[in-house]
Amino acid sequence: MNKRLIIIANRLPVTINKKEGKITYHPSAGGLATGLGSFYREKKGVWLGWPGLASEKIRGLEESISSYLKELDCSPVFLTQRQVENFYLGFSNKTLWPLFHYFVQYTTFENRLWEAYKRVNRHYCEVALEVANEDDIIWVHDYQLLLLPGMLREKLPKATIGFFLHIPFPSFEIFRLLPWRREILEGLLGADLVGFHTYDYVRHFLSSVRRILGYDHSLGLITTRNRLVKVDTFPIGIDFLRFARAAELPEVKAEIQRLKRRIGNRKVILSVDRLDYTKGVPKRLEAFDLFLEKNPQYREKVVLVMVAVPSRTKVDHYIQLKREVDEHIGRINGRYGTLGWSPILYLYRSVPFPTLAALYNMADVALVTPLRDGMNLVAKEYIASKRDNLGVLVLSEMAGAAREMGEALLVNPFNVGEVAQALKTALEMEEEEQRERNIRLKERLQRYNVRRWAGEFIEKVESIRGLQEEMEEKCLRGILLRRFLEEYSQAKRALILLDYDGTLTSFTDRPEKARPDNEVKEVLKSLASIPTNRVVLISGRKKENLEQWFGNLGIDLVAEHGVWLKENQDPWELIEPLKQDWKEAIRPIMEVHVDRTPGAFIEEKEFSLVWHYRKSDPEMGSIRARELKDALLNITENFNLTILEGSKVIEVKPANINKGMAAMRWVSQGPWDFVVAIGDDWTDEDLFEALPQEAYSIKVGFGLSKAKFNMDSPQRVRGLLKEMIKIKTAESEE
Ligand code: GDG
Repeated sequence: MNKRLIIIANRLPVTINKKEGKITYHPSAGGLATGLGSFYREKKGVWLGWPGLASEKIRGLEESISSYLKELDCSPVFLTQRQVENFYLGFSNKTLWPLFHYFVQYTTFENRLWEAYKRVNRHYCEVALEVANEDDIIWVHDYQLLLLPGMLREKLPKATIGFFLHIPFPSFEIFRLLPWRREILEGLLGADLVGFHTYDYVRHFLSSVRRILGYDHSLGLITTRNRLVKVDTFPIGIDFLRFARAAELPEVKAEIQRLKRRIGNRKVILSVDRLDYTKGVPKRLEAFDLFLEKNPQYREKVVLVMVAVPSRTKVDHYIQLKREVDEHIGRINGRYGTLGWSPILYLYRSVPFPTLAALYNMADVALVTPLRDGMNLVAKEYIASKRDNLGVLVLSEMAGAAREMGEALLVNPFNVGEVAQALKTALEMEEEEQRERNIRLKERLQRYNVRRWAGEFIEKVESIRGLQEEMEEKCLRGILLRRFLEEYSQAKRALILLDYDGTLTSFTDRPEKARPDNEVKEVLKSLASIPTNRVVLISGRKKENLEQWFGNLGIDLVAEHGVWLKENQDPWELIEPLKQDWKEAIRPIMEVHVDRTPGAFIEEKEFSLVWHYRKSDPEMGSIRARELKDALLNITENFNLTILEGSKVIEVKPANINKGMAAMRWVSQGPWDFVVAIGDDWTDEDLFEALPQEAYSIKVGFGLSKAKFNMDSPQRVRGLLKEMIKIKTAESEE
C-alpha cells in the first residue's frame, strides 16, 4: 500500500494576500514550495502550514480559505498576529536563525519567546492530528518546527516521521549556548529520520546529541531509550528542468532582450538573495569595490545586478542591514559611476520568475558569497540555467552547496581580497574551462534533482521505520510475554542467567556506586528460593564485589566475565588455570590513556584490566577508547588476550574466557525445561550465543543483538522477575 505523504512546513506552498477586502492566492517563493509542489500531490498527500496572513486579517474568511486550499491539497494552520510575532519573527528568527548561522551576537534568549515557540509547535501538532494518522508518512520541515516530531511521536507512536533541517546545524560549541537545547534535541529525536544538507551538519548534530543527551550512535544510527533514529545527509536539489528550459519561454526571451537594452554589452555579474545578514551582502560589496579599485580596466565594462529580496523588514538587524547596504551601494555608484554607467543595478524587491530566469541566463558571473548558508539554491539554479554552459559561479565555502559544487570558484566570503580576485579570474576564464566545469556541475544537478532528493528521503524514512518495527516485534510483551510466563510456570527445572549492571540496575558514574538496593536483593533471593529454579548472576565484576553483595542470597555467581565461578555455596573456583604476567605489558598503555583522558580510570581485577570512561567527555572518551583498542591490538595477540568493549569500558582479559563459556557449566547440567538469559551489553552477546536453541535470550535496551527478545529497562526486568516469582509462589500455595 502506498502511504500518504503529509508535509508540514512553516509556510504553505500557496500564500494568501488581501487586496481591497478580497483574498488572492499565489505560489509561495522558495525552492521547497516549487520543488515539492507536484511531488506531494502525486503521493496523495496534504501540505500543512501557515498561509501567510495573520488570523486578525482574515476574520470570518477562514472557512472559505480552508475550502479553497483543500482543493490544492493544502491544510492551513492559522496563526494570530501575536503568534507570528513571538513564534515566527521571535524565537524562530531572533533566536534559532542567528544562532544556527553562527551570529551569536544577534541571538536573543527570551523565555517568553520560547514559550510561544512551544505553544505554536503544539498548535501545528493539533492541526496535524486532525489530518494525519499512523499509516501516513509525516515529513516535518525546518527550524520553525523543531519540537514537532517529538510532539507527533507522543500522539502517533507508530507513524513514520521524518524531519529535514534546511539551515545549518551549528557545532556543539554554538548549540550548547541555547538554554532549551535539551528540549530541542529531544523534539527532533521524535523523528525516525533526521536529515541535513551536509555531512558537517550531521556531525554537529550527532555530537550535540551525544554530549547533551548522552545517546551514542553507530554510523549515524542513534539508539535512544526505546527507539532508533537515523541521521543522514540529503543535499537538496532543484527543479532542474524548470531552469534548464526557462530560456525557451517567450516571456523569458522578451525579458532577456529588455535587460540587454538596459545593460548594453557589459559583462553581467549577478547576485540574488533575500536581504539577510547571513548572505554577506556588505562583504560582497566591499569585494566589488576593491575589484573596481584594483582593476580600473573593468570600469564601465561590468555591471553588478544585485537582486535583494526584502525580508523580515521589521526586525532591527534587518533594518540596519538595509541602511548599510543602501549606503554602500550609493558610495560605489557615486565613486565609480559615469554619465552612462552605474556599477551596481540594485533591485530591492522580489523579481518575477521570468526576470530571474533571464538574469541567470545572461549573467557572466554569479557571485554567491553568503557568510553562512544551509545550502543555497541560487548557486544551483544559476548553473542549471546555462544552456550553453558558459558562465562562472563564484561560491562561498560557507554555503552547504560548496560541498557538492567543487568545480565552482570557491572563496572565503570574509576574505574580501580573495573574492575580488576570484571575480577577476571568473571574468577572464577561458570558455573551454567554463564549459568543462559547468558540464560536470550540471550533470549532478540534473541527476540529483529535488524529486530525487525527496524520493530518497522518503525511501529512507520508511526503511528506518521498518527497522524500528522489527525491533518492536522483538519486545517481550503481550502474547510473547504470556507465552514466556506460561512456559516458565510449567517448568520443573528452570535456569535463569542474569547480568547485573545495566540489566538489574542502571549505570552510575563509578562502578562501586551501583550497589544493589534491597529490592533487587529481595527479588534474587525469592527467585532462588523457588525449588524449581536455578539462578546464576553472571557479571563482569570482581568476585569480592559479588560475594559481598550477593553471597548470601542462595544464587550462583560468575565473576570477571567468566573467570571465576561459585556454585552451591562452594568456594570460588577458577574456570581454568590462568596467567597474570600480561598485566605488566598492558597496564602502562592504559595508564597513558588515563593521563590523556580526564575522567577515565583503570580498574584492576584478578584476571583482567578494565579502562573505564563513563565519566569522560563522551566524544573524547570514545575517540580515546578507539585509540586504546588500536594500541592494545598488537600486544593482546602475543599474550592470547581478548579485548572486550562493554558499555563505556574497554576490558582486557584472557582469550576464550567469556560469559558464554561460563554459562555452559550450568547449561550442561541439564536437561532444563526452561532457560532464560538477560543482559545488556556486548559481553552478554557471548552468553546469548552459547544458549541452547529453545532458550529465551533478552537484551535490555534497543540496538542490534543476538538476543531473541528485548526489554527496554532494568525496571522492566525487575518487573518480569517479580512476575516469575508470583507465578511459582501462587502455584506452590495452590
Ligand atoms: C533555506 C536555507 C537552503 C530568490 N529571490 C527571488 C527568488 N528567489 C528564489 C530562488 C531560490 C530561493 O528563492 C532562495 O534560495 P535559498 O537557497 O536561499 O532558499 P531559502 O528557501 O530562502 O532558504 C537555504 C534552502 O532553504 C533549501 O533547503 O538552500 O540555505 O536558508 O529558489 O530562486 N525567486 C523569484 N524572485 C526573486 O526575486 N521568483
